[in-house]
Amino acid sequence: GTVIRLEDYRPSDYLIDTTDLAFTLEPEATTVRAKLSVRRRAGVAPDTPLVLDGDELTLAGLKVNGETPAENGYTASPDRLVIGDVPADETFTVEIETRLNPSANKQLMGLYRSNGTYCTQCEAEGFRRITYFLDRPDVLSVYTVRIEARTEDAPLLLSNGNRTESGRLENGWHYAVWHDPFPKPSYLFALVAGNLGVVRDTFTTMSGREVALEIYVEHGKEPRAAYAMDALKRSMKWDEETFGREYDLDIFMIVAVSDFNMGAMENKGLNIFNDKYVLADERTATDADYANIEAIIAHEYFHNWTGNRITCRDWFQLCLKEGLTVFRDHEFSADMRSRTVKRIAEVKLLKAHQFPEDAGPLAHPVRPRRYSEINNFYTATVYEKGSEVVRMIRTILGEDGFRKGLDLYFERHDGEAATIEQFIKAFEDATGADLAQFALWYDQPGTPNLTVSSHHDAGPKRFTMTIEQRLTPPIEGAPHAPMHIPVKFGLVSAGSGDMEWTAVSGAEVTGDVIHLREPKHTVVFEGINERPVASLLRGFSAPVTLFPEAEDADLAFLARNDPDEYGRWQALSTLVTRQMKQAAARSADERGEVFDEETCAIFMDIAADDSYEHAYRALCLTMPGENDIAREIGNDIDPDTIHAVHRAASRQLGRFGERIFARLFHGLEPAGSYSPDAASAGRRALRNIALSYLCHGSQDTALAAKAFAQADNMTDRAHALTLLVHLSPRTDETIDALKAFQDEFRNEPIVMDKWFTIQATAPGAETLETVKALTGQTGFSWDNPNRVRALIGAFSAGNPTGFNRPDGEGYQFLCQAIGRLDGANPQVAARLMTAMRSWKNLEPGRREMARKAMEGLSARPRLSRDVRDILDRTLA
Ligand code: HT7
Ligand code: ZN
Repeated sequence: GTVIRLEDYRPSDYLIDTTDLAFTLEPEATTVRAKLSVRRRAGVAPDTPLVLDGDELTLAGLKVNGETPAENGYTASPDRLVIGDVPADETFTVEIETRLNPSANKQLMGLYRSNGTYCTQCEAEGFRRITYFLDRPDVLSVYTVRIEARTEDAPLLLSNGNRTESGRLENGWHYAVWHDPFPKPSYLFALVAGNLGVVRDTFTTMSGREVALEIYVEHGKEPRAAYAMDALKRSMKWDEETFGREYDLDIFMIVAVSDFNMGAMENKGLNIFNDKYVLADERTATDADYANIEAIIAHEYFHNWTGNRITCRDWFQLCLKEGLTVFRDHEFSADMRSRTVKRIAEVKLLKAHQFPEDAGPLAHPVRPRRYSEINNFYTATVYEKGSEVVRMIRTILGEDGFRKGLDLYFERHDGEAATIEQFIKAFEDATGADLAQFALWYDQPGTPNLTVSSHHDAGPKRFTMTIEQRLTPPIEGAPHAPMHIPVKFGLVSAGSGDMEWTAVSGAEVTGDVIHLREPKHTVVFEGINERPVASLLRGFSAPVTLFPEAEDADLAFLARNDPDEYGRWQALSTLVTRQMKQAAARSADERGEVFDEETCAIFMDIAADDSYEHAYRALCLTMPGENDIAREIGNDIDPDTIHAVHRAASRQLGRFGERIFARLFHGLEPAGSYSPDAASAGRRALRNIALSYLCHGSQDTALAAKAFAQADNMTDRAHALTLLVHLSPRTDETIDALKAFQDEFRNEPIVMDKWFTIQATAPGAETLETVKALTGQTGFSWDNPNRVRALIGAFSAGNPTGFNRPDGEGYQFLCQAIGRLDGANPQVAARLMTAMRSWKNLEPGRREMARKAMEGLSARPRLSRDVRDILDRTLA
């Protein structure tokens, strides 16, 4: 396949100043008429052909400056329209007619139908499936869109911007015209037409303009959009208060659809959402669902400035909009909820998804330099690590410097398609800082390792810390250059509290940040009377792996005494992970207890300490997952051993803390009616984790069965059902609970997704048979991405023992599923394939099985570019 390279970027020869589209919507034969006003860029030779992108298109008509061109004046194929015979004038018009079949579009890119609603998905390269165009983000155009449809089928006709006209036509048809005054790239175009219910509200902006807010959902589901609306209004206010960003159109619309490849899409003024990130009430959504809805509503809304007003010059700059917007949504959630709790959750997610990506065959820089399929680069590295890089800029420049830089970026590049270099330059120019070395974070893949050793000299009252950074392995033979790594820290004294020092040398230290710039620093602190314990990487100030010399005793000390709350969690988490890893290295016979007494005692002291927030205690009590332990072990992974250790650890803690867990479980019974706010969610989280330990400790799920029956909200219900299915899969109680859940929710697909996922993640080799059977269950559909992810995605990425069955049948099943899906929806198929990204870390038997399954898939004659790309890189 063709590889696209960053260094080959050059501006287009032509620009498209305005784009007038007219859609005549028919389920199987939609007509699109596009009228483009084209302008040749200054300096481009007048006979330069105009080359427009297409994808599976049929040309039904073409005019240039109002005239049909001669047959040899152009060539049209499904993926390209080349107009060789272009007018000599600098500007001219091109009129293109294409025919589409939205009902047959199962890729869910371009114009398609979801449950009878017409909708579009154009990022990254979906617009070229609608009409021939310069489908690249640096071609900004002003759109006017006319939509015609049968009134009965589609009473609702939406596109970007403001509605300027609407009315009736003959034969039961009607039309609407939308005009978006903001020039935009084609990937932000959207159209929705159908019959949907609506929730309306308004927002008054900081300058006093009233904006109409509309959320469209299936009829009857309007009440379930209330939380999304509330989150939207809070997002709009927050962006004004935090970053001075005001909304710019008179209307902001969100449409929820049930067939969607990703989470949501930030189309200008008309966001389209996967319905699972809009719809929520206590009966159907968990606290985690609410938190996701809040974050994704905010994320898409924030794109209006970071993505839409300032967009990307090319797709290599994807992190320019995504990393920055993730950072903004993280900050929003931190302000809406508890900052430490939010940060811990982010770090857990980063380590679970981005670290393995960066450590395996799919590693790539935050700003990749080449791709063969751009859809495969909507990754944890671009999004999550991209956000961490922005966070580090803030850590380095401080709040004020960061805000100044961002203001300058908005001021300079509003209305433009920008690059990472321009982003960095805005921060440099606003603050005078030199970020040249820092910018390596965008270009060098891999997670840097920091190795730390230290000693204290009582005589001269000196504390010395040696910190080395290493990036392994170097890519393409080129040695890695050392990075600028900001390490937030404190030197914690035995008497508690952070110590002061009189002088420091060996590295630049500003406030509580050590700036690492060399491969090795020997940092010397003067005036340190007693041996401190260094608390490093507070708030996870850089996305690195820390190898602390810290003994268990020092970690235990920090877990109890670090003045920094995040630091306490981090110390406990490191300690616990280390002891689980050590237990996995011992043979089953001599394994004994997983945790030492002191570690158990720390757990319980946190569990019992009412001065902490509930949510924080719940996070501290949550053990690292099986995949987390696997990542720490690194290679020769045997998922069964890790599972056994995990179970033993849960049992040990459950027994050790039985009294406290019982007190928590009974003491935190729901008081009053359900509320999704962070404090109430934290309370439920702590109570539910106590329930888990009680079940594990007693090896009895009777309490879970009772909790399932009594639950008055989905958070408690889904948690109890998970315990039943995962701990006692074959009991009558479990079977009855599954049945009750199915009976209640069989007509609510996004709720049934939980039912599929809970079963797909039940540990053990037998689950594969369950998953296979569930693919035949009514309610499952290979065409719907949410269903596929809930069942197959959850099984392959969230069931280490089931998926990694020693006989390799799990891998065979996944590869067959991918083969089957690939014909219809390559994007979803390719995403599923990433479950294999850590296969090289497995023990040799499973590794061989995994390779065989992938090679079998690879031998298929017709694989999409999407799957081929992931497969080739994974196997390489
Ligand atoms: N910017 C959006 C990305 C997206 C997308 C990309 C490829 C194919 C389908 C897609 N749907 C949405 C989502 C976001 O980051 O906000
Ligand atoms: Zn985004």
